[in-house]
Amino acid sequence: MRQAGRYMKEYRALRAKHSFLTLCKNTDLAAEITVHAAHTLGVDAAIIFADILLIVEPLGFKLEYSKGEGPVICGKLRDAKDVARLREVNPEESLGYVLAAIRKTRASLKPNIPLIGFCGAPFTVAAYILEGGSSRNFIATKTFMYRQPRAWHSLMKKISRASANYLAAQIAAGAQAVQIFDSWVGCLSPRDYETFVQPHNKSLIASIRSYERKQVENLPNPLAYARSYNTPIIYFGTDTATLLPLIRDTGADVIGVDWRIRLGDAWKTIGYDRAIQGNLDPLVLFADRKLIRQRAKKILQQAAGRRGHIFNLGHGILPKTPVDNVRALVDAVHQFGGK
Ligand code: 1CP
Repeated sequence: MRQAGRYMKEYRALRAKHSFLTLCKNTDLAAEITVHAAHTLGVDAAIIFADILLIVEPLGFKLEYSKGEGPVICGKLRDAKDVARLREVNPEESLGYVLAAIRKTRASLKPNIPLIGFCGAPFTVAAYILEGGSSRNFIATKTFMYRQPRAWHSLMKKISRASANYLAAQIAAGAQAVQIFDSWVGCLSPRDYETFVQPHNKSLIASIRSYERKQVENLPNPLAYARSYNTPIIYFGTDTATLLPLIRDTGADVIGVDWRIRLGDAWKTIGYDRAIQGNLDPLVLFADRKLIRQRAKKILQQAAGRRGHIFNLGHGILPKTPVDNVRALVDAVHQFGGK
């Protein structure tokens, strides 16, 4: 998550010459950034350089990343009529540049480093659109959800369908796992999650599975079955301690958690038949090496050697994070995690 980010000097040098959207849309540069970050850090998997908000353009909105303010999304979305006007997303046509970057990255990454594709979850994408960007208390989103529940559900259905097609296309292009980022879902009560969000995450995940099943039916070689049927689906949200039982029921294979809950407690709640990803506070990377190593060790102890723990940060890496500390963390995880 946010591997290449703004904290690496090679990335900042490219950013000095090109806008963020230009980098995302340039196949060679996006692939180069992805590969460089993964190889420099020594991590065990790479995440494609792209953004969860790219999908709002083909849905019919204008997207900009303004200096200092983060993303800005323009376009009208006030009622059911506006929802009905949203465009169907054909990922090959409108997000083909991400798919091309996945193909190119897969070809240049070390073969033992899996490549992760991703999208935003319907709730988080809807929230960005309705708020027009980042938000503190999600007034526009919750007002729409509570006052126009039918329009809300059709909006979520549209985003969920577009995202399922997009992730299926990423898998076809070479993504070996996919991650659904529900970054802002922690602002919801369990009741609201269950009513307004969970059904759409379930259908997003189920659609990816059914896409894979169809692919398998068309395969001449049954040996390809395992690879194409079981692409792991990771669902990540922040501040989700009270939502975990509901998140488990979305059907995700791996559940990402932030640092506000002990990894051991989260796993117990999720159930050991699911994998877990997490959960170091990214701010620990601003501490000294000794503390970084201690905290990494504590998380691995919580995982207690069970299969199915993916060590990760509990949220995105921040600008100004010292790259050497990230490398030290990777080394510590490999050392204590027995790799
Ligand atoms: O860093 C990488 O190369 C990985 C690719 C990646 C990923 C997985 C980027 C590049 N963004 C994301 C996911 C993403 N984008 C999330 C989900 C993870 C999370 O919660 O952090 C979210 C919420 C976004 C939205 C986004 N994109 C923001 C807003 C965050 C907020 O507070 O609302 C911003 C500022 C971006 C821009 C962005 N995306 C990625 C990068 C490297 C950047 C910085 C762009 C720059 O160079 O200025």
